[in-house]
Amino acid sequence: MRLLHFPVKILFPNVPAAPGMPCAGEDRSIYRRGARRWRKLYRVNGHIFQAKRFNRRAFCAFCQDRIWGLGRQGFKCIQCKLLVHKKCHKLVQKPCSNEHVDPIEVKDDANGESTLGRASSVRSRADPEPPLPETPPAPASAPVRNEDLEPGSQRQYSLDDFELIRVIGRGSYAKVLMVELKRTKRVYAMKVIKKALVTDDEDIDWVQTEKHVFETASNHPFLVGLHSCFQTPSRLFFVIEFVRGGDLMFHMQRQRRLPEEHARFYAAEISLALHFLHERGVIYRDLKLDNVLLDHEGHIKLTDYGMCKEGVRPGDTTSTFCGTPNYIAPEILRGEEYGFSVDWWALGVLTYEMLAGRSPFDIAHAADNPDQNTEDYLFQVILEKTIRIPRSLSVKAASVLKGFLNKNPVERLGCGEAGFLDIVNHPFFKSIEWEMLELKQVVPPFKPRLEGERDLANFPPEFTDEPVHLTPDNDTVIADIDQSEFEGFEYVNPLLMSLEDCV
Ligand code: ISQ
Repeated sequence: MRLLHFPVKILFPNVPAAPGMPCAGEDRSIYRRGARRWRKLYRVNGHIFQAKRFNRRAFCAFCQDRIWGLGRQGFKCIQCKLLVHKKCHKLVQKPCSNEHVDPIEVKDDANGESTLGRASSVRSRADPEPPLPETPPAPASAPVRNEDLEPGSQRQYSLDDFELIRVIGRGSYAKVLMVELKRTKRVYAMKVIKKALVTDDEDIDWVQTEKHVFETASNHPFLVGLHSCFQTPSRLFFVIEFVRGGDLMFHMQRQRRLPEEHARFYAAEISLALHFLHERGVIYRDLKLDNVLLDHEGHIKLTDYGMCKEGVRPGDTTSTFCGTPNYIAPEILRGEEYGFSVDWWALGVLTYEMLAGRSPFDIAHAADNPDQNTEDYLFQVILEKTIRIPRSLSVKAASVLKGFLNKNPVERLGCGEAGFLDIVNHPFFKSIEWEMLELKQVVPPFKPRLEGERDLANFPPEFTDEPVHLTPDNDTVIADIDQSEFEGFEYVNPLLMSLEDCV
């Protein structure tokens, strides 16, 4: 899983003919940027308000009443930190005291709402904290120690239980390591997140969502499962099932395009994983080649649940602008309310990439024209361009792509009355035996080459060559972390624990 935007030189170790030109072998059609969740911002009197969840007592600076209730109960100015009720924010007369601090790009939109990227909001947290009408932070929570556990309850893990073996992925928020649980010698993936990067309320929601969905996912063969979670004063750790075959991005970069039979198999297994999540009220929202892992036999497993939306019932909708640009569905770009439809759109983009070896929104010669090399231009193409299906594809493949890539979510394959059944019954999937597939009884079309349990040949060397260490904790950084935000993060999966006891 690549979580961030990689410098091209890392993926294509050649020298381009001129700066900005593609390197030999570089394929710019596969858009490789990290997922992002944009936030709505509301500008009033110089303030830039953002909806917030307050887990401590907070009072509205306008009406002086307490801000309370579930969900995002109030607004906080990202510059001067003023807290107000949602209902009061338009009435605030006092101008923002901190208007000059504006490292964030904020685009106004027609109704006074704005959007900005996840990275920008991280920068805003470096602002000095003015006094807030909040109660002081709770004392730092000490992670639960094994000796303090009730008799019969699960043991907790700590960093000392693991040997760090190699880096296998990294991004702005997280680094993923291959680790060994010393007691059993079993290998796991460990996702390490710096708390200092997730102290914003919305980011904490993201960590909690990821953990929740992990717990749900542990029950499905095509979703990576969680072993345990623990923390140190500076970091959060997710110990995850290790999936050895690398991701589809890695394999696509080596194969260019896949035979229809292979693409059908992956698309069908991914469909089952998405359907499982949808049935449990979860929109995945971040389907892309780098989030589809292959296990040692060649079955898929989806990973990275940080973008998921939980608690969605059939017919429910949401509106957060998020995802990875190349995979974002038109209804999200149009600012409409959306539901599970966005995952079927993303599956259409991914299936197109597998079959055609390029993105459906690949803009020929865009690299030569700076105006066409922007995110806005990509979004315009997604919204307006008629998707061209390569003539080399079969009629059934063309039909399934057109079905998933219908810009109208109401008419999109998988989004009608019959829902998932329309996918199951689509002629492209005629040869799929769905029950057998879900039981992993269908032999995958491709088996990743692996020499042993710990072979990392299917992971990009730009990660595996990195030294595997965690930088020592910095006391001043830790002092700024509100540890109460991470209370209760510890988790041990009882299912995997009992498996370990069998060792
Ligand atoms: C499990 N196995 C291999 C790679 C991974 C990357 C991210 C999350 C889990 C993983």
